[in-house]
Formats: sequence, C-alpha cells, structure tokens
Amino acid sequence: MSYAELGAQVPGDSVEDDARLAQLALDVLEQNWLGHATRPSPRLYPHQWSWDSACIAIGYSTWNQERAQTELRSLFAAQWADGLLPHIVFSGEGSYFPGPEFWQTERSPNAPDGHRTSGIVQPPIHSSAVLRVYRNAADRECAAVFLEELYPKLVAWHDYLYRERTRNGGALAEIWHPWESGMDNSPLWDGALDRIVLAPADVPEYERVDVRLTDADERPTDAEYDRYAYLVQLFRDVDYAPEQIRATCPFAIRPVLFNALLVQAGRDLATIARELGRDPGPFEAQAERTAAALDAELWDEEHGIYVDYDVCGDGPVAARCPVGFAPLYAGVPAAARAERALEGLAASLVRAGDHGWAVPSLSTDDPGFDPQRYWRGPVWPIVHWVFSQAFARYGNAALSGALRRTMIDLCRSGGFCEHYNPRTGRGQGGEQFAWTAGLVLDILDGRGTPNDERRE
Ligand code: 2M8
Repeated sequence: MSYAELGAQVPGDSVEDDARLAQLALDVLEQNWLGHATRPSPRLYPHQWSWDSACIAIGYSTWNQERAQTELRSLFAAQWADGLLPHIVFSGEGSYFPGPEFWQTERSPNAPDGHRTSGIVQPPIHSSAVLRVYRNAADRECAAVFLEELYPKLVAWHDYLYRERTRNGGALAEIWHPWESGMDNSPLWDGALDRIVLAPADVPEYERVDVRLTDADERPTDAEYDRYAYLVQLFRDVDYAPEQIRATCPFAIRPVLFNALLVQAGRDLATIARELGRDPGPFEAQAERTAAALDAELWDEEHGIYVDYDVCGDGPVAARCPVGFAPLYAGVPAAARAERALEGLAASLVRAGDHGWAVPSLSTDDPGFDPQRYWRGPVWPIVHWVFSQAFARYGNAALSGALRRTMIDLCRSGGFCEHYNPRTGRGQGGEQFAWTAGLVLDILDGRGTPNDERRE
C-alpha cells in the first residue's frame, strides 16, 4: 500500500470521552507524584527518569503549570558540574537495580552534592520540553522566571553533549550504554553487545529486580543485563571520567533517534535564547550541523532509512527499526528523500488489533520481532508521539491523527501501560505508567507538531 493510499484510508478523529481520559491520565500522574518529581511507574521504576520526566512535564504543561516546572527543576537540580544530565535521579525509596550503591557516582568530582544519581544520560528532549512548558504556561510571570532559570542548565547540557559525546570534530552525539538510547534491548545494539565477550569474572555481582516485578518475557535477557552491569562497572572504575570512557568504552553508537531529538532540542534552545534576548546563533548552528550530519552520514540509500553508526565497529549498524525514520520529526530530510522516508514509515505501520495503525518498535516481518519483549516489537507511546509529529510536519494530518487516535484508544481500553502488543493492542510491561499518561495528555491537547512548526 502506498503512503498516499494509507493516508486516505484513515478515518477521521472520533473523540468519545477525551475529558474523562485526561482525568484518568492526571490521576496516574498524581499516583506517581513523589512530592518533587514523578516516577515512571509505582513498582518497576520508583525514581525519576530523565526523558520520562521531560515527557511528563510536556503532559503537565497545559493542565498544571507548577507541576510541569517543578518536574524539570528537580531533574536539573541533579545535573552534574560538567553538564551531564543523569538518566536517573534516585528518590530514596523503592527497589531498583542498579541502585545508587551500584552506580557509586560519588566517585566522580562532577557528581552533584545532595542528590544520588546514575552516571549516564538519556535522549536530549529537554529543551523541547522546557519550551513547550513555557509556551503553554498561563502564569506568564512564573514562566519567565522558569525559563531564565533553566536556560543556563540547558546550555550546559547541550555543551556537555557536543563536548564529550562527539569526536574528531563531528556533530553526531554518541551513547556509551544501551540505556542511554532509551530503547534498552533494541536489536540496534545486538552487534555491539555481541562483541563484548565476558568471562564470568568480568561480570559484577548483581541481582535483577525487574523480573521479580513484571513478566520476564517482557524484559531484556540476563545476557543483556550482564553487559549492562559490566559497562556500568567500567564507568565506575574510571570514576566516570568522560575522556577515559570515550577512549576505552567497547560500546559507542551514534543513534538516529537520539540525534534527531538533539536537532529539534537545539532549535528549541535557540528559540529559548531568542525569547530571553540572548544569542541563538550557536544553538542554531549546532542543530543545523547535526541535521546535516544525520542526512549525510546516517542515510542508507539502499534501504531508504537512516541507520545508527557503530563507532567501535567502524560501520553502520546492521539492524533496521522504524525509529530510523526519526529525522522526519526534526524535518531533516528534504524533497525526494523525505518522500521516500515517509513511504517507508507508512509501510512499517501495523494494525494493533482493533485499535488502529501503530508503529511497532521492530518491524513485524523482522526475524527478531517479538510482540512482547520490550524494545523488540511492542508499541511505545514516545515513538507514536515522535511519528505523529513527523507526519504532521510533512503535511499528512490523516496519519498524524491516526497515530494519535491509536494511542488514545490503546490507553482507553488497556490503561496507561509501559508498552502495547502490536498485534493485539494488549497493555504490557509496567502499569500506571507516567510518561504514557503525560504524552497522552499532550496528544489530547491536540498539539501535534514540533515546537518550531507551531503557531504562537
Ligand atoms: C526503561 O529503561 C530502564 C533503564 O533506564 C530499565 O529498563 O530499567 C526504558 O524504556 C527507558 O526508555 C525508560 O526511560 C525507563 C523508565 O521508564 O525504562
């Protein structure tokens, strides 16, 4: 089926009881509220996660400005002195592996006093979230104070990424751990992880908590966890010194999604700078350099999709997942290439039971597809949110709306779950999931386009 035919087939939005769904989403956020931040899920993830929090703040922004601002303020309160924004800020309660005693980030001179955190990052969507919160704010005076306060922290975060996560003058950021991608067990990391051959003595002692709390079939394998723990141990052993990690880490990838979000975040940071009367030039330049590098270095002409780059393997990642179309979210490809990417994205859509078109995290005809196992097939709200904006940006309101309606429908019938089965639409993973609720609030708010495409 062609892209145009698919768009034409999508039925118009039929909102049944969106106000009720919004209230349920707010209830989920309330249930996960820790007093200063929102945990992703009551049992599985009892602390604050970086890109979850950004999405949660976007969700709060039209409904509760104060919460939205507090969410981001508390995340950035735990930022490291070198600008690193940690992927977890521990809340002091709840069982999770790896906890602060495993990370031991106090070994780093950059770790913040008074906050216990992990020592890695997650995808950089934060400037986009801050701009969204600022724009949606009803109390303009508070919003201006918030923006002024967050601006230097966002600048430090972007500086960290361009300083520590690029090499040889390149403009694409790299990750050093699968958790930094946000898509933990995606097949995108298989090749790089397979090269890490571990003797039993290399694996630190640890005990998984996740498989006690949720179905092990919906989680990464033990072999993957061994490598996750090994990499953390490696960072710990060099006291989280970025130059040493960059030189020695056996896992280094330039991911498409991470960099696509960075492009949009850079543009949004430029808008924030302009709003505050500062110079937007450096952020615009960074964003455009990363956009150009994505287009020049990661596009796979043969398959018509962007592919991650394996720095240690010195070549493109062999696996292909629909997130390879993420540069569409940031408007990176132009003309014929965009058309081809949109066709490819549309071709990857599947019917999630009776719930409408869905983007699976791995193509259903990929031999590694598994409808239950986490980032190897299930439908994820963040992916839907990204691609509903991608379709909107390129003028396909029908498919943009279809992806939004699917998310609404999945949540209405199965609750706010971590992810959904792409064949049946069944909710899977953690329950009462906060960023699912946050993103659905944004979807219900009807703002389907990236910040720079939106009217003031
Ligand atoms: C998942 O990742 C964590 C590690 O960060 C885990 O599996 O323990 C991912 O889905 C990630 O994207 C998400 O931010 C996190 C919390 O929802 O869970």
